[in-house]
Amino acid sequence: MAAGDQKWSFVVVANRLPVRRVWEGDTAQWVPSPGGLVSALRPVMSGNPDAVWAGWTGVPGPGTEPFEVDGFQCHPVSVSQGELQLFYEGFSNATLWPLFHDALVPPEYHRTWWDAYRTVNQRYAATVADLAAPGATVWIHDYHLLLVPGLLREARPDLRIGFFLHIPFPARELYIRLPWRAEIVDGLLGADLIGLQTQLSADNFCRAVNRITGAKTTGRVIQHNGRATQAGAFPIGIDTDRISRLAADPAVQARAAEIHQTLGSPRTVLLGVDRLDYTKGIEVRLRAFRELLAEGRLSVDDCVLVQIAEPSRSQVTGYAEVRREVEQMVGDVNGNFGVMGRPVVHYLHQSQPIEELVAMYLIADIMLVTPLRDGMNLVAKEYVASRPDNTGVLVLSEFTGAAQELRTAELINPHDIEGLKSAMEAAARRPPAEAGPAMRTMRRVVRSNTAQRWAERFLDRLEACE
Ligand code: GDG
Repeated sequence: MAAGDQKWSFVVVANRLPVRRVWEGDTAQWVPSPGGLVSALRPVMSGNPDAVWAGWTGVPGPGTEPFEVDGFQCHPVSVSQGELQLFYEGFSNATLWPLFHDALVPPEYHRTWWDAYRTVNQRYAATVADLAAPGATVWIHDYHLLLVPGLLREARPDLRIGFFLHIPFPARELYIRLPWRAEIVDGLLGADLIGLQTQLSADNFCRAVNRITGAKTTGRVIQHNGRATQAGAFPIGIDTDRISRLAADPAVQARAAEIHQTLGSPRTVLLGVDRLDYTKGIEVRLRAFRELLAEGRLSVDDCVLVQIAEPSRSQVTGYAEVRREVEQMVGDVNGNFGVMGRPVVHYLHQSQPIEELVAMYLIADIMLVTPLRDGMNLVAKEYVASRPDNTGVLVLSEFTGAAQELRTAELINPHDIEGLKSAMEAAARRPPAEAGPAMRTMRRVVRSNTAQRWAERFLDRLEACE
């Protein structure tokens, strides 16, 4: 049988393949992506002769031949340069992303974007329909592919289809603004099981379905077009072992000590680690920090804030603005409060290796996770997994999925700047030992719900679907 004709009993489909292209001089090679999804699926996929991952390589243009990296069988789906703009930057990231994050920037509705979204979703669905063995299990991921479950169900009624949404599902009142709300709900209801990050998202989804289709919902089982679809909360975890191992690695610990010294050995290090995205509330925490310095409630003599802002979606509406705003605020704080040779905010608009991030988690006395809305937020969990001595305070927005699990974090409302300031000030004054009980509880939660457990729970439930 030719490689291209092979059929697979487990197919994962996501916008991107679990690999990225790395150049060394003139030669490029594929290496596994570091994300949580890849770690979560490694146990079920790596070295499994019956499992394949379909997705885009990240390079626009015609797809390449199927290939294998790190035991993952990869089947590329092509996305052209034009589609990248309309389907990815447009409908996925300038319509769905803002709408699903409480319309923090106004979502744009363009029929040309929608047409491209449908075309690309049809291509993904056709690819999977071709790859899947009779009765295979297919797991589709995220907001780029909302139509794939329905398209696939039409082509291959024999398949068991699961879908997981990594971002929040918005309140029904917001969702129904979408001109293509019915098509998208129909697309999703092609799945047997729809996983969301939180109970709230699952409720929002069921309410939207009910309003749009009139479908009967009992518990979280939706009856529509003669089929049943289950919806449920499956909060994603991290690769806890990997992060804990890095936190215990002497080289990472040495690097942590070195960074701490470079920062001037401050008594309190505050840290933010995010993709540079308007949902993450980076400017909120900078404003709070600035006001605390101005009011003399924190001092530049013993406090430093480090903000890692990984470059992200620079071509999409809203991202250049948030970058400008964040950088202007960093300049403002340093200009007003910094000392020659000793800035008070250290800002890096660069992607960092995970070892470097864990080194920073190790020296962070206060971790600032202040999104205005976030599906889960893995950074909060990574920080907790990096604190084996149970020290450190996690200041965590109520509007993250993580806040549903990490109940002993310092929960804050990012819209309430005074509340955030009080939490930051209290955290800075708290003796390290006092953080112990709260951190211990959070560590138990993070250890018990790893990325691998999350995948098992979802797939077990999917297998149990009638
Ligand atoms: C989406 C949802 C949901 C960050 N900077 C660097 C870097 N990171 C890594 C972190 C973490 C990951 O990226 C970010 O994950 P988040 O969960 O915080 O956020 P999103 O990217 O928005 O993820 C989110 C998630 O999907 C999973 O379902 O939790 O709600 O929005 O792992 O460590 N990694 C490296 N360099 C960086 O500079 N290597």
